[in-house]
Amino acid sequence: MTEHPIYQKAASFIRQFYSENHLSEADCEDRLLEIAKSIREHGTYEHTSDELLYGAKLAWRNSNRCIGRLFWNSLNVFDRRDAVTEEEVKEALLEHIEYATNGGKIRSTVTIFKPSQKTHDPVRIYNHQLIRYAGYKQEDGSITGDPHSVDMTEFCIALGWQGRGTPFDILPLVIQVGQNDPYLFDIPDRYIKEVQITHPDNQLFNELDLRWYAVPIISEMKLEIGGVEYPASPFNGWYMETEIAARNFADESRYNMLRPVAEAFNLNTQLHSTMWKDRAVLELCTAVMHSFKQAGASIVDHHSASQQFELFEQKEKAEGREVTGDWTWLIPPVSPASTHIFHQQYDNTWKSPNFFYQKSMLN
Ligand code: HEM
Ligand code: NRG
Repeated sequence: MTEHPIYQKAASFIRQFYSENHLSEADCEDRLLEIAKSIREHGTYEHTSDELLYGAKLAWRNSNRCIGRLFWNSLNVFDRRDAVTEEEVKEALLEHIEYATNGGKIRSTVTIFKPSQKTHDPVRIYNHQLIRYAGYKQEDGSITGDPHSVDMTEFCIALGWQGRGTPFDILPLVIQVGQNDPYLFDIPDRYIKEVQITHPDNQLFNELDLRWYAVPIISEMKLEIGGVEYPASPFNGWYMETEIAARNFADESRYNMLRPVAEAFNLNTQLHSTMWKDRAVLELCTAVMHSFKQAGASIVDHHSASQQFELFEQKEKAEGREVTGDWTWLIPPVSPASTHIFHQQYDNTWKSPNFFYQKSMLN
């Protein structure tokens, strides 16, 4: 038994859970015996709600690519392992969106559905994020909306969904319960907080009519805790402004807005040496920060986020724990060398619990 791969991972997690929470060692050994028995009889074991809560927090703390980890211990966890029908999963997802959005004062939240079974996953979510814009491929090859969503959009249309065809149509949610067909539904408007992106001092910029949703809820990753896998466990915090400004709006393979923004600011786009791209990115960052603040939606700028991450590193060190990290993801895409992260090295070992990529439901 002690060699069983699930048991190994379970024991390591359970020991960490008892030790970090200063629980009794005798109780820990009892719990391990109980888990060993369950694995012998059923091939797996069930987490208590306290284990699930702490496991999810550890998964965030161990997310090497996340700069937001200072707040790992204040994660809100919804244990929805009871949700089995499409209706129940739907209600749980809408509740997640409502609770996390909180009128703009975003609450870091994860909702955890049933774990993988030997033969199948009881619940899967097709969406990359619960709230995301559609991308429509046009006949001339151009794309209206978010090019990142083209496959998902085509999948939804094949299931009978009809989008309005604007650059910012919210995709429906698509879930699958057991071996059932995928189940698709629109998120009612009242659940979704969106922010019109305006610039504090450029009217031409405002005519670009940009907007973005307030809450990023990644829904395609698998949460792994103590050898148990939760393939549907959507999680969210709040945005760092560069994610929207310097990537979603700026990437050529996304909304590709640098040239129109530069033109709104009357920059010379004929010469690389005018730094029009760099200036346009900065104006986008300024506009995103300004607009989210004005709309009362939580957001962090990349300098504050780096400082918070530095505090996280110090706190972890004080607790005698090594911080692991993926430097290539932790550095912000704007002025990376102005943050401490750029000037440091990080050990990119992946600890468990953690969030992992898994095979997409789309192909
Ligand atoms: C990645 C910020 C909360 C888990 C990231 C990234 C940023 C970020 C900037 C890089 C994203 C990219 O480049 O695409 C934040 C901020 C948070 C927060 C500001 C505010 C509280 C959370 C929470 C969790 C989490 C609550 C999980 C419970 C992750 C994971 C990744 C990540 C797993 C990697 C995603 C991937 O590989 O695609 N975060 N995060 N973060 N974050 Fe956080
Ligand atoms: N870059 C993606 C979101 C990735 C996760 N970012 C967060 N996570 N802030 C985008 O939509 O731009 N979070 O849990 O807060």
